[in-house]
Amino acid sequence: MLAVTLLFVVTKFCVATGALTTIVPSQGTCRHGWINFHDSCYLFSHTVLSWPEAEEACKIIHSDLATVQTQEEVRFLKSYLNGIHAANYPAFGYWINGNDLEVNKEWQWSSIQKPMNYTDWGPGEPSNHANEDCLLLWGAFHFKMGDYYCYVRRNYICQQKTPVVPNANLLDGWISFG
Ligand SMILES: [Ca+2]
Ligand SMILES: [Ca+2]
Repeated sequence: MLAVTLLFVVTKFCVATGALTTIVPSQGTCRHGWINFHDSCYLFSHTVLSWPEAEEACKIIHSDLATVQTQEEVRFLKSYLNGIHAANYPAFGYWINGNDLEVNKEWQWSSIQKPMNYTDWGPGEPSNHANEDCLLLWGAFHFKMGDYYCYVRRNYICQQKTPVVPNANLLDGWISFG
């Protein structure tokens, strides 16, 4: 009888544990290779692309080029980039989403259709040379912002909002209807 009871308890425990592992959401976590900061995940590319190619590459992996809307966020990105490029920072630049492609000198975050209210320009930037219409976190300026030619291949940063917590009653793989 004891063995049966024990088996019952163990079975119940396993079922409960199994159920929990399938429905516990991955709140606050990022996919492998992405870095978490506040409510977002960031991917720092290892390859170089032009700005439009970089925006497309981010979309393919369900994200956009990063938008920077607060001083905290720009500090995080600069600190991370200065950390990984401590020995070679002037050689690197990272595209983010800002651009003045629509109206010259009117900078916006096109992915979220908002003006760039918070800026962190490097010295002499935006220099607004002909067709410098895309926003680079510039290694030579310790990753402060600069406007630069969109066609030049640089590294880039994708940003994805941390996944929303799914319905706790919904098992993985199932879709709610009604
Ligand atoms: Ca421009
Ligand atoms: Ca410039």
